[in-house]
Amino acid sequence: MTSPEQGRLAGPLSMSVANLCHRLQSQVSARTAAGFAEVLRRLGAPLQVAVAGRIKSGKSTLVNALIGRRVAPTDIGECTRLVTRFQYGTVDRVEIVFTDGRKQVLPFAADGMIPAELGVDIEQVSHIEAYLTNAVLQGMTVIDTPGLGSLDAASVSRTEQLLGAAKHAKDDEGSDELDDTSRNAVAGAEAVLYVVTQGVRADDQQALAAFTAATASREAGPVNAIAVLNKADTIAPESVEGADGDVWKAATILSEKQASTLKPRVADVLPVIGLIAESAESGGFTSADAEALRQLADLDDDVLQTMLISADIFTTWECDVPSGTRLRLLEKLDLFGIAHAVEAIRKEPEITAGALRRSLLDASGLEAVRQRLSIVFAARADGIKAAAALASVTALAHASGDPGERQRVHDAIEVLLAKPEAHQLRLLEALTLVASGAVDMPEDLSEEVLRVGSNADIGAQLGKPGAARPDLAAHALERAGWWRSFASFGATPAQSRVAHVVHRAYFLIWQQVREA
Ligand SMILES: Nc1nc2c(ncn2[C@@H]2O[C@H](COP(=O)(O)OP(=O)(O)OP(=O)(O)O)[C@@H](O)[C@H]2O)c(=O)[nH]1
Ligand SMILES: [Mg+2]
Repeated sequence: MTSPEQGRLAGPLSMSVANLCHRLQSQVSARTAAGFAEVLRRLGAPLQVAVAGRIKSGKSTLVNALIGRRVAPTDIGECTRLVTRFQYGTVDRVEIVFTDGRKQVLPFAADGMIPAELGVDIEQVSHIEAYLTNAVLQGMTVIDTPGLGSLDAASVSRTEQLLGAAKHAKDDEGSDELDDTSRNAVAGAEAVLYVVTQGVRADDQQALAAFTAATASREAGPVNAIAVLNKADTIAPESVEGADGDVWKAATILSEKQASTLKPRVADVLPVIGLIAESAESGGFTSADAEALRQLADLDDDVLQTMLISADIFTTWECDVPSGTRLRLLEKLDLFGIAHAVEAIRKEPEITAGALRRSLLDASGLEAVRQRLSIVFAARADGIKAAAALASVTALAHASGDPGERQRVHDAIEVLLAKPEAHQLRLLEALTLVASGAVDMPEDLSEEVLRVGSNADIGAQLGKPGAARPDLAAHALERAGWWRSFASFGATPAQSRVAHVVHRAYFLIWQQVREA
């Protein structure tokens, strides 16, 4: 069966779920079928990655850095209270989508950004759709969200609605329910980039749990969530034991600590300096900035070190570089970025503005985030999208009042999951159950499930990176046997289901290394 969206499906798993939707469409009510059509549309679209976190944690700044263009308003304006979806388009276009479904084209501001003020009644706005020609967006749709934990209840509820977490109370008004049900069942983001800053507060984990519950009605876990420790430049290294006064080292230590707080909900926590990344990647850093930095590099070191003590001293100190210019540098790079650039210039006085920009980009940690995104998300887009789509299909069937229909959908899913090709989906499901704590496992077994389920490379899956094939094969076989007996003896029914899947995963790995 071919249909327009299948050309763009992420891979064989998405294909099998798409086929399931097509087959079922004629066997379900019109309402459920409409939901399936939406699931199909989403299966054909790039991975939907939501950037989430507390207010002012630097989400929009990071979105701009990732897209490579300063387009999301940061800091001020009503737009920071709205959800904005950045997706690929052949021409740049921004639309306001109203809660009643109306759309209105929004012109870009003079600086090429989405205007900070919309000039419409924000209470009636559902979200903003931005279509941009930037190539990054061909691989993923980036969703900028207003801060969770924000005091502004209205923006929180807008976010929740768009991401599918909202509980729709008005189910006695039959007419509206149709749309809400389908929308909710399929609306969730498929992956999360969670932005934290120094000192994740105790309730941040709750915010993450609440948010992740909203991702396409399925739990997020190491398969589809990573975190960044943003504003790494603002960490005081002397406050972190073992950092030896080094900011980046301090950020790395804190990231590891936060990883243990947030795990296993996220695959990893990476330090990043979103502000510097944004300036370096989106054309914000100019040759005029490089010139100003050169002038600063010429200053007497004592003077410069004094200026770099605080933003106030930096902008008000008597010096040849105009204070407006200094303020601009501060906005683009903050003190850490300025110090980094000056040091680079002093090391290599002939450095070009382009090379200086590159050096700032390297210092921002963005490259590692990009790589992790592509390993954790892009490489797994097929599995992530297929699992999210299956969860939506299940939710749609569940929401239909018809038990016969529910059974038909349920049976079709069982048939699909029983196929050997669908094993990866079962593994993702098992992993998510364990990671979210829905199935309780002893810690060492949990870790093993996470390792097998969330790595793409066989060496890493087996916890033996770089080991020789015979060694890998023997280990896989041993663990396959162990999990099979764990499934039969000494496991709860829920553990047993997970154990069967893990057994099968090891068995398939064994076949693969043995044959190659
Ligand atoms: N020093 C420093 N400042 C940053 C960094 N990232 C963002 N900022 C600043 O933090 C402020 C908030 O950034 P935004 O990107 O608007 O944060 P946000 O999370 O989108 O904020 P809301 O949408 O209002 O929740 C801005 O002034 C940014 O310039 C960083 O890595 N270092
Ligand atoms: Mg924002």
